[in-house]
Amino acid sequence: MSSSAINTQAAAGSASQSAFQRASRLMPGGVNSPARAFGAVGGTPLFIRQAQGAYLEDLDGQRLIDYIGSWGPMILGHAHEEVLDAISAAAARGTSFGAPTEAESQLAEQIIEAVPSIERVRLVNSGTEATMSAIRVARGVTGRDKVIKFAGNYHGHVDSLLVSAGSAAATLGVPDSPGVTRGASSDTIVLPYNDAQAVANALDEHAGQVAAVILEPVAGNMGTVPPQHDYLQQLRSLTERAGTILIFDEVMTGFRLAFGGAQQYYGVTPDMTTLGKIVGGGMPLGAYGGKESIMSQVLPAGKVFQAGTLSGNPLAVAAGSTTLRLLKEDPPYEQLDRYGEQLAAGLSGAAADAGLPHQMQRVGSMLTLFFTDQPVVNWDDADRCDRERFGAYFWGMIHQGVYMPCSQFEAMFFSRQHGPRELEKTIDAAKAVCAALA
Ligand code: KE4
Repeated sequence: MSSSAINTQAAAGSASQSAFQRASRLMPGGVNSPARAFGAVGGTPLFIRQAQGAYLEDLDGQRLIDYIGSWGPMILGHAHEEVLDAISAAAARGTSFGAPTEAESQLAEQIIEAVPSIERVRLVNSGTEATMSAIRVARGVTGRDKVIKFAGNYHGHVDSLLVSAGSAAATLGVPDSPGVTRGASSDTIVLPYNDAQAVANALDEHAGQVAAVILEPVAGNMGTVPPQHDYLQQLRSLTERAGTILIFDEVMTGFRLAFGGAQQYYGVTPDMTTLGKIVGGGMPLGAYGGKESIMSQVLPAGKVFQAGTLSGNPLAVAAGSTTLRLLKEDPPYEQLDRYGEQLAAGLSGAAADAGLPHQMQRVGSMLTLFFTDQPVVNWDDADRCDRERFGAYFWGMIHQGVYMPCSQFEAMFFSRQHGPRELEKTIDAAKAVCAALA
């Protein structure tokens, strides 16, 4: 196909366009989460009619190979039969009781078995609730106020963590959101990712005041940025020495990089872990947990308050529990790593053949093609990427039937349903689009 034939215009189909016009009269920006708004790539977001396996179908009937997977949860592929059956069976018994159920204990057991550093766990409704609660517990347990986070790391829309956040906050260029008061963020210390010395200095400068260090053990919210060398090990020993709680935000990496998450993949054990996305199997569910000595301080066992009407909801628990069972029975991680390696080589090769400056960064089935000529180890590096080129690449791939994350500052994900056919189509599309961008 000649490069002039490749369409890189930010132009969704007419059905999505009219659906977006209607939505925009009803909801801010026409979406219920800014990451979906295509703000970074321009044009109208595609409205999805249905999804199956590795594919989405939009309102205009276009089938697309999905590399967002609901921003991570759909590791088994969309509309997995056993997950759907489990949700239906739970729904037939009632959707919510506001009372304990054995299914919650079943999921709690599965999480504790998968992630040994979690001795006690609390189920909540989102990743944001998980990180917000974990921070409160860390402060309650240590009696300290300050929290260290990292530029480009996103932990959900928690007031105190919406400072130099990643994901949509970075994409939309509002890292410090209006409405986050100085009081809410004054105890938040923001440091560059992958710089252990900066953490050592901050812990010295604020000795005895830092309740927690929270990070994405593999950053995904500024694009995929792995920890360098022994960064995680260094954070582990620095926080141990300072009496500071180390929180791994594994909302994205949990059950994605390994069944035991990034902490299994890298062999570093945090004090607390937050989970979301895959743990809910595509339904609203998050979790936070850690050492019994910490979690026993959570109400009603302890005094740190945290609550939720729909926490441990039967339908979400059914989806999460079935997803974890299937991941344990038949772990997809070797297959995902093989596919990821081939995908990364193909996407990177397409950019190289077209002479486009790029960096390909991947851990397992999380990967990002950065349009920059330097490795990306922190937010400042990510911020130098060519956003405009990314936008044209994104739309070029859409018109080729491939749905990439709609921002340079997001990770690609794929499922165990992505196979050779999807790989070939994706790489062929990338070759055509990159050639058109050159
Ligand atoms: P939720 O509240 O969106 O379930 O989780 C917040 C969160 C916490 N921690 C990490 C590491 C995360 O990646 C997220 C959410 N990730 C974004 C995408 N990068 C969710 C997409 C969206 O906001 O719509």
